[in-house]
Amino acid sequence: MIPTITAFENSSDRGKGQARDMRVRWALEEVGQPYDVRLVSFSEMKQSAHRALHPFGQIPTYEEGDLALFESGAIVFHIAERHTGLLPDDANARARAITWMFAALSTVEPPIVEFGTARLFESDKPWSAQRMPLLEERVRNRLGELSRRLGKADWLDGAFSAGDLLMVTVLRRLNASGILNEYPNLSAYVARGEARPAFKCAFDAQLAVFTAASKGGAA
Ligand code: GTB
Repeated sequence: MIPTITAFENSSDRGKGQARDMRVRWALEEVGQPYDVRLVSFSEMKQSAHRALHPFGQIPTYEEGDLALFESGAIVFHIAERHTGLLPDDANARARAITWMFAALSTVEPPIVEFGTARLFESDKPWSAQRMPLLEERVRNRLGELSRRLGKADWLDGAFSAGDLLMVTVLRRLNASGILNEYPNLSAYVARGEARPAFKCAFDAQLAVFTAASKGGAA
């Protein structure tokens, strides 16, 4: 059965793969699972039909037969559990890869999102100049720790896994800030992720949505 995911009809990142449907698209491409995309507007996301799928009125969602999921991490985990290629067979290696999925989303992503939000939407606030260095320091602390753990390895724990997929998408959120350049092994790690054919397919597919929207048509 072909799953259907939801994505922004018009993403403010102008097709740079920053919205969280990107990680779901990438996971589906990695395992070779075709998928359909239903594009939603901001107002549609807040209506009851979409909220029945996503209680918080967000994207992405995932529908497959009578299964409906939300939360990009849960969706990527579901895809990784149902297909080969994103989680190792060995039980301990699999548990460690899942640990990296959680680390990406619950330890590394929060300070990065907080920093990005403050940078993009709160720079005009009177407290911004005082708060930004603090948020930047929290991001640098996490990046330093992650950089030390990754060391010279290609991926976080052996072969590429769903843990790397999520971590790369989380680190990409720093693209516009330039901070990642201070950690050459992390920059190279993200570049390795972006060089994967599945990433490129997913990226091109979401970019096509922006291109079509900016020409006034549908993708
Ligand atoms: N924890 C949830 C998950 O991982 O699925 C978070 C989902 C989420 O934040 N979705 C966002 C959304 O629907 C889109 S990805 N927001 C609309 C709303 O809350 O009303 C966040 C995002 C949006 C846009 C950019 N960008 O343009 O650069 C980057 C990231």
